Amino acid sequence: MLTMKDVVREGHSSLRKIANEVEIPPSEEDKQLLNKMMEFLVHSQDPEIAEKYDLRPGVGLAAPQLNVNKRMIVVRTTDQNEELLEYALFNPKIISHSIETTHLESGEGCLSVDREVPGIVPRYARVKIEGYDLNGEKVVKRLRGFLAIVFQHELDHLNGIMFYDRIEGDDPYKVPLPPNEIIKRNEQDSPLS
Ligand code: K1U
Ligand code: NI
Repeated sequence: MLTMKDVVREGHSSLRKIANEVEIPPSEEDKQLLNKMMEFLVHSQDPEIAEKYDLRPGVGLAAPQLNVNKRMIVVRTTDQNEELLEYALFNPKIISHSIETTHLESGEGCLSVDREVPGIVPRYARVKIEGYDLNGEKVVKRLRGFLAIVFQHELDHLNGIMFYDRIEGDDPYKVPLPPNEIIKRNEQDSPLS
């Protein structure tokens, strides 16, 4: 099983590289890794397992965070109705997005960053994404809210971008120009609450 020892931290070169596309249909090795990445999220969100193995709870993970230079991500959270949403994708990309932006009121966190970085991280409010699932089938989804934010954070990892790169250096709480909506994580989408 993957643990926090497998997660590289800021300063590691893997987090600043553009990751390579995965061959579709995916190899057994790539499928196994994507499954293990999802298993990590499941474990990290289970309070007993997380404590036992000293895992930080996570809602997303990208292969470069494991020092694997491939375009692979997993996301696991819940929607407004507490319904579980799980995505494990190869070669994910945004095919269209809203003009409206959004951000989490509480800012973003990252399993590769062992400190709090306060500030507004502007994201598209709605995105249409495309990728390939574990069976190599094409997946197209429209996402909004917290889920859309987590996806954009994970996609950034595939392009060597850290969430704090998007925070205005001179004024971390500078509110982006309208149209912009603010998401209070605990009120609107409340993942795992
Ligand atoms: O990519 C990562 O490092 C994972 C990161 C994803 C993320 C968090 C917040 C905004 C955008 C993207 C995390 O999962 S940090 C942990 C976290 O935010 C969280 C964990 C459990 C429940 C709720 C939030
Ligand atoms: Ni991250």
